[in-house]
Amino acid sequence: MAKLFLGLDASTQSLSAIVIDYDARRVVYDRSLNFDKALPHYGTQNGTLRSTDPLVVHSPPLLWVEALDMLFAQMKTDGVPLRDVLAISGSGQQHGSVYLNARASDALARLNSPKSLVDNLRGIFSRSTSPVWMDSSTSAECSEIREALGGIKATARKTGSDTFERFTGPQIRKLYKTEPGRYAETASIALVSSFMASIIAGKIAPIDHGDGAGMNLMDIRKKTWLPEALKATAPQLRRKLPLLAPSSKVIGKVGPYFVKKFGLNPNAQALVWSGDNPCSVIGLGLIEEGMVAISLGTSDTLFGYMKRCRVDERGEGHVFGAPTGDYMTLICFKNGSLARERIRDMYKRDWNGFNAALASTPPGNRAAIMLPWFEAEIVPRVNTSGVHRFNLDPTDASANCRAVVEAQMMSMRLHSQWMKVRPKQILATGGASANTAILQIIADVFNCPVLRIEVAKSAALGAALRAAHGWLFHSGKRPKWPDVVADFTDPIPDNKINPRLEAARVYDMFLERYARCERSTLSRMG
Ligand code: XUL
Repeated sequence: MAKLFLGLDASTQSLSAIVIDYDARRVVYDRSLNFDKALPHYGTQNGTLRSTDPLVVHSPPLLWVEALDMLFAQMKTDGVPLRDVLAISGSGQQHGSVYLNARASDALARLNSPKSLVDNLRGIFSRSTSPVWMDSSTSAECSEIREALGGIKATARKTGSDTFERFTGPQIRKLYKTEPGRYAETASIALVSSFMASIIAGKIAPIDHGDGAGMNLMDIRKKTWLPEALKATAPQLRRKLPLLAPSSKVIGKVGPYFVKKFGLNPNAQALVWSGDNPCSVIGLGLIEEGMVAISLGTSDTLFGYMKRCRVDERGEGHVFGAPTGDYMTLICFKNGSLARERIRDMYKRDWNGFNAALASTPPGNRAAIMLPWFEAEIVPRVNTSGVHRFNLDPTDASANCRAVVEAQMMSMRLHSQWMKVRPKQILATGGASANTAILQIIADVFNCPVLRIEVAKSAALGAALRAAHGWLFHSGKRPKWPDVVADFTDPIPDNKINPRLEAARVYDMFLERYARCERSTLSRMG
């Protein structure tokens, strides 16, 4: 019998399933359900409900419930041998929170298969919508919690990150302040990940150390709830939070609902779920220090595995638990493709023209520097947008094209130094990773090879691999992560871009100059 493992991913816009055949070392099923298209009656746009306040972004949790039923039904129709699935785990968009009333526990335990999941669970919410990671309406609560914890440095040291609007603690505090009645009615608070795991297991699931770190409520070193953070957030919070657990924790067997309705094996294990970024760390095979990924999307993100916990005392980057039991880091740069496209359009180029400009200009750009903050930036923290040029002629199109990419990569190198991890190789993903000229600049700036990979489903794959690891572990084996991820996460060898020695030297010298420009601009801006 094949050893099959199922990984689900409840992301912002879709619910995906990946099934792996562990011994055959391959993905045997891969399917996604887009929320807006499959479930239009929830009225979401890109999976979220917009309010009149642009800072408020919520999603209806019943949408995720209905999507889960629908995706299992689809798997059954598609002939997935669900009886052979040995364990299930999952990944959820980070930070989003689900508010459950006192009826939730019983309703989860008594899921009844003739009824749909929605009909079973309609009455369990103390709040019908869930704030998600795109919500940025909690600045006041961020300041209050940060102050109570002793400022940016202390907050980062204690919880792994400074307070951020999207993090769950500030969101809980906002509910407590603005709707105390609803807060009081809330018996249990779940993350998207632990909520979905609760449905599969038929009981309130623990929050894992990966997703727990995205709340500003967990002691990042002890991996326990941090009493002073709970106190700073809302009263009686401890009793509303579930247990914290390692990502390898088995919650129990999959609930009878899924056995009866979809033919799952009654002995299949339900594992704790984690956040999408911790799952992607596994799905990309980032399981050794020095293995880093850069995702070049609307925003650029740098993330990777970290053996020992080090935090960014400036409060710009995040530390989460990694599913391996160690740590991971994540740094988000807002002006990613957005800034590259603005420069491309400003100088009336297409991508070929933009790349020709990169080819016609030297590394280091003859000491011309740009700070491309078209939008208020997250890293470094910049509240006022603006593009700043140093020794850079605004009419020199080619130099401006090079300057925007060099600035982004220099900034990534500079603002990831706190990790004290020298990348051995960088995996490049996301739309702009198709651009070899940009990847060459990353290779030269970081002085390490860059490998392009195709990772549309890294979080779901990571969840399936976590299910496999957890199942092997609980069957008394001692699975090693490199063996678990081997073959599934091997990058395509032809896609390697090596650093050029001369260019790497130029960037080593250039870094301090770039840092000075950034420092002087930030201090001028106050
Ligand atoms: C990470 C973050 C997003 C979400 C959505 O801090 O906010 O990456 O996890 O995918």
